[in-house]
Formats: sequence, C-alpha cells, structure tokens
Amino acid sequence: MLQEQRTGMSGLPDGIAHYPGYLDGGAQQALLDSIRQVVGEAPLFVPVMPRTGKPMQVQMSNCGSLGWVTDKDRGYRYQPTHPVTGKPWPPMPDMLPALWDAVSGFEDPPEACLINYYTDTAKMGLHQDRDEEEFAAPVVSISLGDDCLFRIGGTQRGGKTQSIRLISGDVIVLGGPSRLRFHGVDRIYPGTSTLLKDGGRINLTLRRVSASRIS
Ligand code: MD3
Ligand code: FE
Repeated sequence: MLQEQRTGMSGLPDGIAHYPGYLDGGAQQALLDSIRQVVGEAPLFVPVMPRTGKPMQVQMSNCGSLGWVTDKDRGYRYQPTHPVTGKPWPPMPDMLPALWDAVSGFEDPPEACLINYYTDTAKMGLHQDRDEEEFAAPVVSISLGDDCLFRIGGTQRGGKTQSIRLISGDVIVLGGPSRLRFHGVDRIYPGTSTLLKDGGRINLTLRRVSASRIS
C-alpha cells in the first residue's frame, strides 16, 4: 500500500473533527431563521459546471464578503457579488464567525459562507475544494435539516473512501492534511428532521479564501 490513511480515536482521518449535535435545537432554529433572511436578499441559484454548462443538483447562495460561484464560461471562483442580482452578498449572521473562532483554530476570520440546499434526491459528486488561496485554513461545515450520507476519500481520485452520516446540528472541521481530500454527498435521508418545513438539507461551509494576513 502506497499511502495509508491515518486515523485516531475518532476513526476519522487526521485533520478531521466531527462534533455531533454541536448546535442544539434552539441554535439550529436561530441559525435557520438567519439563513432564511440571507436567502431572501440573495436568492438560491443553480450553479453550472464549467465548459459543459451542466446544472448541479444542489442550489446555492452565500453570505460574507466573498461567495463561491460557477458558470459555464468563467468557471469556479469567489466574487463579492451575487451572480444574478449583482448585489453584494449579505453579511454573515453573527453566530457564524463566532462558531469559526470556537472550532477552526485559525486566526483570521472566515470570508465566505457557502449555503448549499439539497432537495430529497440531490447529491454532490466527489470533488476537492481548491478554489481558495489559503489551504492552511480549514473548512467548517454545519448541517441543518435532513440527515445525509457524506463520503470522504483521499487526496487522489479513485482511492479508498469512508462514509459518515451527518445530522442536523452537526459541525465538521476539515483541515490540515485532510483539507484537500475528495469528498461528496451520496444521499439525503428524507423525513429524518422536522427543522425544515419543506424537508431537505442545508449545509453551510465557512471558508477563508484570501491568504492569511498573519504568518
Ligand atoms: C472535506 N459540501 O460545498 S461539507 C462543498 O455537505 C461541499 O454540502 C458538502 O463539499 C455538503 O464544497 C460537504 C463538508 C466538507 C466541506 C469541505 C471539505 C468536507 C470537506 C474540504 C476538504 C475535505
Ligand atoms: Fe466540497
């Protein structure tokens, strides 16, 4: 075997921390209310793959000073404005930078919060997150709504993978040697949460995009 995945007591690869139920019911509802306000200002859009223009299954929006967007011609990138309205992204709800400070171990604040919305049948294929300039910063993920089956692989496509069920209120921090691992969402488990009145799942990812000011 050329590369063994190092795991600790958690059974997860080095650099991954899973906090099941990090947010209690009240905190999940408060965060959801603030995300509904964000999406009122910055509506969900359907991202498309670069070159092919094939639509993704997940709908997206963002808050913070930068947002992740993609289109056929310009591809994956971060930009300060919504791709449809042209308006600046709404600010992050206060609890998100506070959560980042509590779990990221990274000094500089997050710049982007990507909002992913999954319907019952939506999936996200295995990919790497490499559109950020700062790979020393982790990605912090927060799950709301229905459970999902999350899959994490190695840093090369086609390697061994491991699956984790994520539930509403879970936080997962993906950093260090795991920052460039392939990952995706294989399925949503419909009807497993009552948080979203129309079902589905919301995932928030907090990201540092620009190179750190401090070294
Ligand atoms: C592992 N989102 O938005 S979050 C994405 O649940 C994305 O919506 C998934 O992948 C979702 O890019 C998974 C967990 C996650 C996020 C970033 C990672 C896992 C990661 C970066 C490196 C390794
Ligand atoms: Fe990702």
